[in-house]
Amino acid sequence: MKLFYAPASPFARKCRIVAFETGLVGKIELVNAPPSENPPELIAVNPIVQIPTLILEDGRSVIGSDMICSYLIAMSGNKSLYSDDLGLEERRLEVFADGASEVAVKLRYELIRPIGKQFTDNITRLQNHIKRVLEFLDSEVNPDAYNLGTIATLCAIDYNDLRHPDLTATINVPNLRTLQRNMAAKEIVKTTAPQ
Ligand SMILES: N[C@@H](CCC(=O)N[C@@H](CS)C(=O)NCC(=O)O)C(=O)O
Repeated sequence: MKLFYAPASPFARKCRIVAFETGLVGKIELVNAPPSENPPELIAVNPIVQIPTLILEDGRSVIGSDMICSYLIAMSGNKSLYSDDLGLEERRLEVFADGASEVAVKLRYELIRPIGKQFTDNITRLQNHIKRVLEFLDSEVNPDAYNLGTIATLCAIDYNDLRHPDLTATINVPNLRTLQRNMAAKEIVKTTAPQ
């Protein structure tokens, strides 16, 4: 299999950690393909030119990091990242965490516009979304758990810290900070740290 990714992507990072934890990492070739550069090999397999994109052995594409993670867990038969067979609670948290990553990416795209072309109202709106969703995650997460939901949450808070450090410094999320500390020593967390 092949996984199209970019080193900063929180969604691709989540898939890489899940690939490791399900024992599939050795079967997946990583292809660095930043979508902003319109890589032809990514365009050829994903018409919406987004990463992560997983290419299966038979050539089919799987897109959407939540779908990719579900797929890897199902294919491996390793459900250790779920608390039960369906992993509904972990997948529920995953979707909120992905929301925190998604808003952070949108804010990033807004902030890299030239100053005169930025929409200040949109920037404020996105900043408020980030504050709300990070506080929500803080109230929901069990910082001592290691599962699909907490992995997605880690990817979201680390990405927000990377791209919007001045904003996250003003948001009080003690459980997310504990989660970061608890997971920091894991090799796969270190090697996939966003850059
Ligand atoms: N919902 C998607 C979001 C993926 C996403 O937004 N990826 C970003 C990079 S972090 C991307 O490919 N952006 C390029 C674009 O949307 O044009 C997922 O969970 O995989």
